[in-house]
Parts: sequence; structure tokens; C-alpha cells
Amino acid sequence: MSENQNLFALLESRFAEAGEQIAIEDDNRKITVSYADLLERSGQYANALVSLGVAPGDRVTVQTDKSLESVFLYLATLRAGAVYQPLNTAYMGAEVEYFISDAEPKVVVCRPQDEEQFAALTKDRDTGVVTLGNDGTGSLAALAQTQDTAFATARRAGDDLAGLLYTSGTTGRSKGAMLTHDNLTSNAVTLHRYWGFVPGDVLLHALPVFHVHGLFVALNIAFLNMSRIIWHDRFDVARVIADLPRASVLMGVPTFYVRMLGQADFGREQCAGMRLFIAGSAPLLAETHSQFAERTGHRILERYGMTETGMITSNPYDGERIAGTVGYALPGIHVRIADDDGNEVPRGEVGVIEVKGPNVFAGYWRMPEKTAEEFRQDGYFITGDMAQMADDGRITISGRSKDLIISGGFNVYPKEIELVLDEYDAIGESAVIGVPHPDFGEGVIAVVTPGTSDAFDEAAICGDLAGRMAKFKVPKRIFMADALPRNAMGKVQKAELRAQYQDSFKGP
Ligand code: MLC
Ligand code: AMP
Repeated sequence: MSENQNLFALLESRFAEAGEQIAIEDDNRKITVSYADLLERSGQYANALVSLGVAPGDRVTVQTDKSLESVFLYLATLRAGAVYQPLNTAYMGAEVEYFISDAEPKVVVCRPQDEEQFAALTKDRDTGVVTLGNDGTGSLAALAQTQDTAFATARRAGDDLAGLLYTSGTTGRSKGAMLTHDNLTSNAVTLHRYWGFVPGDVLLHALPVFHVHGLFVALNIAFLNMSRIIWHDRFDVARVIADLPRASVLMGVPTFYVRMLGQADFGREQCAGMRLFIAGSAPLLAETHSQFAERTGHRILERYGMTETGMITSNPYDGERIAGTVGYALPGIHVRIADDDGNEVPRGEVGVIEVKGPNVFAGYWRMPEKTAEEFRQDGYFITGDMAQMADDGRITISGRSKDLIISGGFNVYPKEIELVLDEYDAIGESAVIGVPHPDFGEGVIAVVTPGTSDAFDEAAICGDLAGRMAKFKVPKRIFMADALPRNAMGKVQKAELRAQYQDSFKGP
């Protein structure tokens, strides 16, 4: 019989080898768990999922705070052969409702305080609701405690689904990116090697675990390496700096590095034992890269990736890390810079990044047409990121062909916000754009025209929006204008607006 291709089967072999070594250290709750514990606890959670009716291929939707138990649940879902579907904790009612109706999970795991809301959302479905608190409480945690620790890891083929992560890709409605066991395994194994992980590496983990970066990149690599993970439930700059001397690797979005540089007492001393600082999910300003090098002696290693593809390119570990570039295609991954028809453009010219390899997802959940639109005939996936490739293959991202804003590493789709803004009587039309923001890289703003009512109140509208959608999506400013700039075809000229409003977040 062929080998089990379940990612957990690979992790399990490492967990067994690591035994009593510490896997995760949660100083907040003053608890550590060993690799042997991870095996047992994931076994209990997997048995709990099965007792709730979860079978291989079923989706398990998870909107919980970051906790050790959320890691047990992630591992257990893989182990049971089910499909992990994490949700940003900032998402609210209507946002969440869509994901549930689309993913049709067998079980939803939510925070105890959200149980009623989820029960209402799932009442006409064959979906169970259980809870997980951030301190080991909740009905799922209680159920898991009563379960056997042994669990035979479900057999999975490499192309079976392991994760379903929602993203709007290029435009329009949120789509579930189907990630297979092969996708996750190949990327983790490649990155583990490429970034020179060694026994004894300690990962400082301060990212959320509902996106690719904190979930698959950080956790899967650390587990493969049998590393100790210092676990922070959120990014708190003072705590991160205080724990750096005990760590050797940090992975973060650019905002992490900007905030660290904002601390006067941060410098070489705390970074002396660090081996590697990695940045990604959004562009790292060259200025941040050089200031960090000056202050700490470390050159941040910038890499580039996407939900649909995991990591695609990386600056080299041993070679030159050049600020403002995202490095080279990772081993085994093919990248080309193409024109609108998918033809490779000459080196040095700007085009769209297209990618093919074992890391590339299996398509969008129940959307064959959308999937077909985003792939070329020869299997390359069209990322929507604009870049140029140097003669030696090094890639520099220059922008996006997709209408996407990335704020502090979170994606915001202008269309989604514009549709809501247009509902207000005081607003005629709206354009949502991203402009430079000193902390978040890009800050979301809206430019609107007068509507039928003249009672436009910026603060009131922002406050109202905050009750309707994830906070990070809410425009930090709404500017009233007489009209929106349009081209001859009537399309709003967002580049013009971005230029006009580029100083919105500049200090005095
Ligand atoms: C929080 N706020 C944000 C925000 N995060 N607003 C815009 N953009 C963000 N990213 C809001 C809060 O709700 C709050 O609103 C106010 O801004 C200030 O909050 P804060 O306390 O300063 O923010 P904080 O909680 O510290 O969060 C900032 C952050 C966090 C950068 C630490 O956003 C974060 O962890 N980002 C990481 C995202 C990530 O993991 N991306 C990976 C995607 S995977 P108010 O009104 O209450 O004051 C991917 C693929 C790849 O992209 O390549 O990796
Ligand atoms: P997501 O949909 O959350 O996976 O976001 C993926 C997008 O983040 C990519 O398509 C890029 O636009 C952006 N991104 C990720 N890493 C980088 C990087 N290092 N530099 C610039 N953009 C990046």
C-alpha cells in the first residue's frame, strides 16, 4: 500500500521522534506542551471531531481566538482527514454567514460568546456548533478531554483537501482556495530547507493563525523542525522584543518590523541570538529593511506568497538579500512574468507573475468557471501581482493588477466596501483606495460624492460600518468630493485618486 500522503502523517513521525521536547511555550497561561502532548491532544481532538460526525473530506469551520487548543484542533482536523477552514476573528455576522453557506461545514468551532450567533446561522443545516475559549474552556475542549488519546491518522491522497481558505483572489466574491495535502507538505518541506532551519531553532510566533502566514508557513515549518515555539496570542511589540533573546527565528508582516523600529530601546542587544527575521504578506519598504539592518545588524529576508499558492519566491538565505525585491522562485516552483495573454515578457519588463508547481492550489471551491479564468492552458496560475524579473531570475514586485488593498497584512477588497458605502443616503458614489500608512503600509480610505441627503457625517458612517464589517476593512477616513475622476470609458481613475490623497496619513 502506498504511503499515507496526509500532512499529519509526516508531522506525526517528527512528533514521535521529538517526544518530550517542548513544542509550544505559552507564557501567558504559564503552560508548555511537549511534542508527545501534541500527539495525544490532537488524538483526543480528532476523536472528538469524529464523535461529532466529522468524516474525511468534511469541512471544519473555525473562528476562535489564538490558543494552544486552536493548534490541537488544526492538527486534529488534518489527522481526521477533514478540511480545515479558518476564519479571521474580525469577521462579523454577514461575512461569516457567507462562508458557512458556501463551505457547508459539518462542524463550526467558535468562541463561547459567539455560540448563539452560530447556532442561528446553522439552524437549517446539518452543521454542529461547538465552542473553544482562549483558556482551554468550551464544549469542544470538554468533549476532547473525555476522549482516547490514540487515533489512527486518516489515509489521504496527496490531492485530497487539507485546507479551505477564503480569499477574493483578484476581484469579486470571496472564494474558497482549495489547498491539498501535497500543497502544504511540499511548501513546508521546501521552506524548511531553503531557510536553513536547524535543530535548536526557536520560533517566536506572534501572527494570527487564521491565514497562510501564521498557520501553514510558521507552524508547519516549526513542527517539521521539532522546534520550540514561543507562543504570543497577538502581536505586542514590547513582548516580542522582550522574548527575542530566547528565540532564533521571527516571521512577521512588515508592520511588525515598523513597530519594532519605533521602540527606542530596540537594537543589537536583543537580536544577538537571532538567526533569521522573515517578512512577507505585504511589501516591506526598502527604508524599513535598511533601518532594521542598521539598528540590529540583521538583513530581513523578504519572501512573497499568496493564499492560493503558499510561498512562491524568497530572498536567498545565504546569498544577497536585496531590499525591495522578493528574491527567486523557490526550488521546484516555476515563475514567469507574462503579458495579458500569458506570454512571457523579456527580462526586465513589467508583467503579471504567473506560477506553477506543487504549491499551487487545486482551484476555487465549487467555482470551476472562476478557477478556469485564473489559470492558463498550460497550468500556470495568474497571481494578479505585477513584477519584473532580472536576468538572474530575481523578482521585484512593482504593483498589483488586482484591485486589492493590503493593510497590515490583511486584504481589503474595495468593491465590497464600496457596495456598502453606496447604500448611505448621504453618499452618491464611492471609491475605496489604499494610500501610504506609516504603520499598516497601506491605509484604507474612501472618496465619496454627495448623495440625496446632505447629512454626511464621516464619524457616524465609520462607526456604523464598524458594527457591520471586520474593523480592519473600515475606511480610516472618508473624504467628500464633488465628483470622482473618470476616464473616457467612465471607469473611476483610482491611480489619480491615490496620487491626490497620498498624504492622508502623513504626520503634521
Ligand atoms: C488592526 N486594525 C487594523 C489592522 N489590524 N486596521 C487596519 N489594518 C490592520 N491590519 C485596527 C484595529 O481594529 C484597531 O481599531 C486599530 O486598527 C488599531 O489596532 P492595533 O491594536 O494597533 O492593531 P493590532 O491588534 O496590533 O494589529 C495590527 C497587526 C495585525 C499588524 C499586528 O493586523 C496583524 O497581526 N496582522 C497580520 C496579518 C496576517 O497574518 N497576514 C497574513 C495573510 S497570509 P480601533 O478602531 O479599535 O482602534 C498572506 C500570504 C502571505 O498574505 O504571503 O503571507
Ligand atoms: P493573500 O490573498 O492574503 O494570500 O495575499 C496575497 C497577496 O499579498 C499577494 O498576491 C501579494 O499581492 C501580497 N504579498 C505577499 N507577500 C508580498 C511581498 N513580499 N511583497 C509584496 N506583496 C506581497
